[in-house]
Amino acid sequence: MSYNKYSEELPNRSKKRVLVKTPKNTKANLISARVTAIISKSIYVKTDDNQEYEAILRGVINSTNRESSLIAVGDYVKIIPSDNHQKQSNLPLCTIEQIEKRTTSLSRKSSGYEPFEQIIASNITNVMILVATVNPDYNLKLIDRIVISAELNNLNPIICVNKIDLIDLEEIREDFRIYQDHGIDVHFISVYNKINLQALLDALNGKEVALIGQSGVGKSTLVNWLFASELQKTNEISSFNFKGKHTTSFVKMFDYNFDNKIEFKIVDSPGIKEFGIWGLEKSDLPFYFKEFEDYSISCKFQPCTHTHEPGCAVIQAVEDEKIRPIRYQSYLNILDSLE
Ligand SMILES: Nc1nc2c(ncn2[C@@H]2O[C@H](COP(=O)(O)OP(=O)(O)OP(=O)(O)O)[C@@H](O)[C@H]2O)c(=O)[nH]1
Ligand SMILES: [Mg+2]
Ligand SMILES: [Zn+2]
Repeated sequence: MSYNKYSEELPNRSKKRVLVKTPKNTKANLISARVTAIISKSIYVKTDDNQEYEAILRGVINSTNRESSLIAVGDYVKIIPSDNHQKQSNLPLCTIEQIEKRTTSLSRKSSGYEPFEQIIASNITNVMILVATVNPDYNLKLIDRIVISAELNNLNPIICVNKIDLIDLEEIREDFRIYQDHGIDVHFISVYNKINLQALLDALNGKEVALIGQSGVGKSTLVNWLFASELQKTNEISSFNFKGKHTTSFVKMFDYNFDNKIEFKIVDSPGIKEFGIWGLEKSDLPFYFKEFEDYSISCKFQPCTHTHEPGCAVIQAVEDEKIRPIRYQSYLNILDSLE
């Protein structure tokens, strides 16, 4: 099988396309489970009664996920347990016979010759974009891309700004105001100094959250703090370029439960370098820049791409500093990247 060709360590699309075929005589033995981790070539699933298995995909598998990653963390699957155990981990083995249709997914455009929808996590409710104040510096354009991708996929974005112990918060607040204006929760935290973590926990209660962000922002540090244990390896950032070292190389879902009072699922994922939006029509892009709306109704040409048209009220608003130039640049940058 070649389903494990990796691009930035996330599951790639199967080269061997999926035959939709229901396996014979086995339906009665099928057990429901959920994919909890994909680590290198191994897939891990957990059943409703918390039995873990290491899974292999059947050669012929029932799946509706034809245009995207064949299997992703968060997928609901049907498995058949086998009597064998994995030699090293001693986990029982199973085969995945069927992959259920995804209700939601956080995805991006794969980088590569033949782009496809690369699923980071599926069947979740929220996307938490973790950034750092510095080391590495946050990238507003990257945040915009992930926010749009979340909204496009009916997922609620949450922005979390970590490492506030390293700067004067008042100097950066303004950069995040636009997201708050658009109703997005923004948390300013320090995992190191335990600042604003309780409010974050409260906000996560009842949700299933994919954690995404550049390398070195503290995704795994946050996961380790949540579970008061070194579940995930972390690494100091490079003293040479202040970037992360891409420490986490796999996707894994964790269950958080504090006294049954706060309960959520969180998915740690590898640090991203870039984020291509999958499935967005060029003509829909302006609607994701909600602050454009007040002006775009006054554009001379309708519809207006707000790029070159004479009498464009959005361009005028940028010139008048009513729209932040960085947001407009972000718009142009994304527009340019869409087919
Ligand atoms: N100053 C400061 N450093 C932090 C904080 N949280 C995490 N770090 C440090 O940031 C570095 C990177 O943290 P990781 O948790 O490995 O980052 P990551 O996002 O998981 O990175 P990848 O796995 O490479 O994507 C580590 O040295 C952490 O100790 C914080 O609140 N303040
Ligand atoms: Mg990590
Ligand atoms: Zn316009």
